[in-house]
Amino acid sequence: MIKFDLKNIKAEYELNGAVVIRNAISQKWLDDMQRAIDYILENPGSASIEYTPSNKKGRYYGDFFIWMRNSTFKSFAFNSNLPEIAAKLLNSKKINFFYDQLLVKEPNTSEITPWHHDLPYWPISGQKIISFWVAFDEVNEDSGAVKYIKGSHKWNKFYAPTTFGKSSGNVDLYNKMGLETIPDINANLDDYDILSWDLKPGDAIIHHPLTIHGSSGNKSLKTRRRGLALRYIGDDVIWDDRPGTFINNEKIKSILPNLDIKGGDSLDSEVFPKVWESK
Ligand SMILES: O=C(O)CCC(=O)C(=O)O
Repeated sequence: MIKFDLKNIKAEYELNGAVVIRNAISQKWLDDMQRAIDYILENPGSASIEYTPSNKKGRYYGDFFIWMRNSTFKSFAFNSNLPEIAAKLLNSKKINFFYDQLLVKEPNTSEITPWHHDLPYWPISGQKIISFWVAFDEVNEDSGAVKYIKGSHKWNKFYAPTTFGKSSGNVDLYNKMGLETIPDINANLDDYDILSWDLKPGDAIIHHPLTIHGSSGNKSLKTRRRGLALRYIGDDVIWDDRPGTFINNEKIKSILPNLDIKGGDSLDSEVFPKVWESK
């Protein structure tokens, strides 16, 4: 049972493309997941990325599909209240888990997360797609709070993916596909309405797959910034096998079993399992 009044949250989400849910998860999940995240940081997976070069201070760590190798991540993604919240916000009869993405910026990390929106990176299409960004530390402007461009999910744009670290080598492909480059938002910040929230551990931000977002480095010298993005999909989402999505990335391919999904198929499978269904 969900204890929040999701009506206002849903209205704000639909209008702005991002909204905060305070105390989204219980203290028990918070404790278990903080420990599990620290375990992952000490035992990086084979698809993980160290965005901070080894000769620089700090650490920006990214990792994907952790639920497949860690039972706490799996249980959190499947059995916490997040799937049901996703179902209610998306008006969906069922919810599948798409994947988890860990995004940790340790103190004194200068690497930014560039402005981007998510859908162009993903081999899916549909309307019922939502991401949670759950905070496992106090997060503020200084420690790299994620910023969202208010209303950008309604711009009717599909910008070419930009890589967080080194270039993916896909620029020519995106040009060929006719994907537009995202504008230089930092050069014209006054033109945009930026949403950002200071968070307590256990708060979560939800954002739409087309909302543009990004973050600075973690300038704090002592506050960590452990965030976990969890992506859920609803009953209208189908596989879209266009080229240049993250599923074609060799590292990601290497951690997934063979995907027997064709363009237009539902994602129901062991890789994208159903985690919630209406009774
Ligand atoms: O944690 C960040 O800096 C970026 C988060 C992000 O890109 C996402 O949640 O999709």
